[in-house]
Parts: sequence; structure tokens; C-alpha cells
Amino acid sequence: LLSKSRSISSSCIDPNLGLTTDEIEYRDAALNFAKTELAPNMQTWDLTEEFPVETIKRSAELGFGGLFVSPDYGGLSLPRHDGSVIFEALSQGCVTTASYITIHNMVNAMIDTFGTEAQREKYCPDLSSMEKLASYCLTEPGSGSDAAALVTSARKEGSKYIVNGSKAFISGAGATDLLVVMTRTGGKGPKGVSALIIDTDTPGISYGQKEKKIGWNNQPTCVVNFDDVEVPCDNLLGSEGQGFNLAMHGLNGGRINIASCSLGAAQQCLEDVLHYTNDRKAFNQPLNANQHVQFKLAEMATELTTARLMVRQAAKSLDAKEPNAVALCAMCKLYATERLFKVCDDALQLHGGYGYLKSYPVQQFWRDSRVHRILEGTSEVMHMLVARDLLKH
Ligand code: FAD
Ligand code: 2MC
Repeated sequence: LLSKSRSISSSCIDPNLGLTTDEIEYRDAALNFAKTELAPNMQTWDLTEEFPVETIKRSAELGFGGLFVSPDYGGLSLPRHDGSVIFEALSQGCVTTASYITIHNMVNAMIDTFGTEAQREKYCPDLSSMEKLASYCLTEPGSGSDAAALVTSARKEGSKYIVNGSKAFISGAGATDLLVVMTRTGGKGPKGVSALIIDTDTPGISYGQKEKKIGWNNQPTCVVNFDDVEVPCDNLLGSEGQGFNLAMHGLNGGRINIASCSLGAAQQCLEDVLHYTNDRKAFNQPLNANQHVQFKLAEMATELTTARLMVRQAAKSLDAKEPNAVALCAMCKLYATERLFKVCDDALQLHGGYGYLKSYPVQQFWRDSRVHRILEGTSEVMHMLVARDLLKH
């Protein structure tokens, strides 16, 4: 094990390159959690489709439940850049678990950023300690990429909203305690959308069947139904009509986080395949004695490093509130999720037939990172956002 870590830490794909001492400490803590708590279980969780709630909650002891939230509400108030480093390291142990933790953090950060003092006080400490877990509800059965076409309604009656409709593909649904739900309170389009914080024990909430998926198996994905759900007006996040903007704001950070989870998947696949091609022999020599294999490894390392630089740059630009941060977040998600899925695919190919076996982790990294090209905005939507930035002048 020691020699394995030494070879990576002295190579050009070392994720610590360019990090400060503090950032390396955060990464070490996350990587240690990944190697001890996640990696030994990731295969079993995938096969049994178990949502490892207790393990997820233990990550809060390291501060991973409130990475971007103010210390007044139990968070670490870290920059997005450091969050990226942490999520990348966690994903080396289990992409799916790390990805759920990113969604939980997205919701917690949205409440901390846009909530009233009362909302922050009521919800953020429990989310930061992960006593409560959260889901983010934007997609509907009839609207995904065209998110502003959502129809779930919130009708105001006195001091309450009455919510009716359905949300589709909700990560963590059925096992989470709190939902941030984008609803329609006004006319058509983005300006008619409002965000509500809804406790899942409110009467009228029900769940569809757990979806059967090709990856992300150890977190549930379900439809959430709202049937005359009464939500106090005090649970409106931001103001009426601001919900779409809040949802998009949350997704900018979310897109960096998902891209970071793809980085972790590719980093681990590359580390594994470096060892595999060194140990496996064909034609009387190790696989890595072939120049084709060497060039493929070099190409994978170059894609990984390029993507990592883009993700970290986008994170810094979001932290600095730069005007082009939206496009940079979209661009890094597009590049990282597409190219790093290819890195996982190349790693699988280099394992030969063994790469196709469930006893080797490479296929799970490949399956789990496939969906990163779809959720939190498809690659096509990411193209759209980059093109809009280019054409706006
Ligand atoms: P559609 O919007 O129907 O798109 C279908 C295809 O058409 C895509 O390839 C798309 O890129 C393309 N397309 C659409 N419009 C255009 C266009 N104008 N130009 C070019 N191409 C276009 N959502 C949540 O709100 N919360 C969650 O927690 C959540 N978790 C998820 C977990 C999983 C495992 C999955 C699979 C999805 C999850 N989603 C979640 C939903 C996800 O965000 C959507 O699936 C995604 O945004 C795409 O929407 P859609 O599936 O409706 O596809
Ligand atoms: N950051 C900040 N603001 C944004 C934004 C972003 N990324 N994207 C859009 N906006 C703003 C935009 O500036 C505008 O604001 P204003 O009217 O105040 O000027 C407002 O939002 C409306 O935007 P558009 O006019 O661009 O709306 P349109 O409907 O044309 O397009 C689109 C919006 C396609 C960019 C948006 O619907 C989108 O991102 N779709 C993808 C949906 C998605 O990512 N879903 C993920 C669900 S969560 C998930 O999958 C999980 C796993 C958790």
C-alpha cells in the first residue's frame, strides 16, 4: 500500500499538486474516510442497493455535512475550490455516496445563502450535523432540461401554501428529512417559480417505487408526489418568483461538485490501471511494456489533469463571483464528465475481460460516473450555457 501511494504522490497525476497545506489536510481527511469507510463497502452497497445513511452521517463528524455553510450554523464555510478537492477524494472511495453528499451540501448551502435567520437557525445546524438529510427537487416527469416548464403548484391560502404535483428522479427520496422544492406560484416561465422548504413528515407526501438504475445504486432515486401538502409561508426560500434563480444558483456549485466526483472516479481508475498493467503479463511482458498502452495511460493522465485544472478554475471563479462563472461551471462539468467517463472506459478496456467483472471496481466507477453526463444539467444543456456566454456580446 505504501509503495502504491508513493508512486502516485510523486507522479504528475497527484491531486495534491498546487494545493496549500490546509487544502492537503482536508484532502487527506477525505481520502482517509474514502479508503476506510467507503471503498471497502462500495461493491456491497452497489449490489444490495443499500443507502449507507450511518456512514454518510459519520462524514459529518469531519464537517462534510456543511462544507459551504457558515460556522454559526455548524458549517466549515469553505471555498468551492476546497469542496471540490474533498468531493474528488471522497469519490475515490465511492462515487455514489460522495455524490449524494454533494446534493445534501447543495441544499444546506442554498438555505444558508438565501434563507431568513429563522430558517437558517431551524434547518442548517441539523443539516450540517447530518442529523437531517436533504433532497433537491427540480425535475418533474414532464420537465427536466427545460426546468422552467415545471408545473408543481403552490397555491397560497392564508398563511400556507397548498402544494400539488410530482417531482421525478429525486436523489435520496424516501430516506431524507427535508426537501427544497421548486414550485409554481405565479405565471408561466422562470419568474413564476418559488422555492419551498418542506419537511418530509408533512401529510400528503408519498413516494414512487425506487427506480432501477445502471449506476448510482446505493442511493435511492424516486418520484415524490405532493397531494394537498400544506406548507407554512414561513418556509418560502427567498421571495416569491425568485425560486428558479435560487435553483440555478445552487446548481452552479452542484455542477462543480459533480465534475469533482468524476475526477475522483477517473483518478481511482487510473491508479488501479497503472498497477494492473504493470502486474498483468501478455506476450511475455507486462502490459505496460507496450507503447500503445503507455500512450493510452499518458492520454488518460492528460485528460485527468486538464479536467482538474478546469474544475478548480471554475470553483475559484464561482468563489470570486466572476460574471462568467456560470459558463465556467458549465464548461468544467461538460469537459470533466464527458472526458473522465472516457478515462474510466479506457481503464475498463485495459483490464480486458476482468474489467467487465463486478469483482473489479473499475466497472462500478464507469457505471456510476455515466450519469454525471445527464444529471445536474445534461451535457447538451452545458453546451447551451457556454454558447449563450459566447454569443451574449
Ligand atoms: P430531457 O430534458 O427530456 O432531455 C432528453 C435529451 O434531450 C437529453 O439528451 C437532453 O440533453 C436533450 N435535450 C433537451 N433539450 C435540448 C435542447 N434544447 N438542445 C439539445 N438537446 C436537448 N433531478 C432533481 O431535480 N433532483 C435530483 O436529485 C435528481 N437526481 C437524479 C438522479 C439520477 C440518477 C438521474 C438519472 C436524474 C436525476 N435528476 C434529478 C434529474 C436530472 O437532472 C434530469 O434527468 C436531467 O436534467 C435531464 O432531464 P430529462 O431526464 O427530463 O431529459
Ligand atoms: N446560474 C445563475 N443564474 C442562472 C443560471 C445559472 N446557472 N441559469 C439560468 N440562470 C438565470 C438566468 O440568468 C435568468 O435570470 P434573470 O431572468 O433574472 O436574468 C433565469 O435564470 C432564467 O434563465 P433563462 O432565461 O436562461 O431560462 P431558460 O428557460 O431559457 O433556460 C436552463 C434555463 C436551460 C439553463 C435551465 O433550465 C437549466 O439549467 N436546465 C437544466 C436543469 C438541471 O440542471 N436540472 C438538474 C436537476 S438537479 C439534479 O439533477 C441532481 C442530481 C440534484
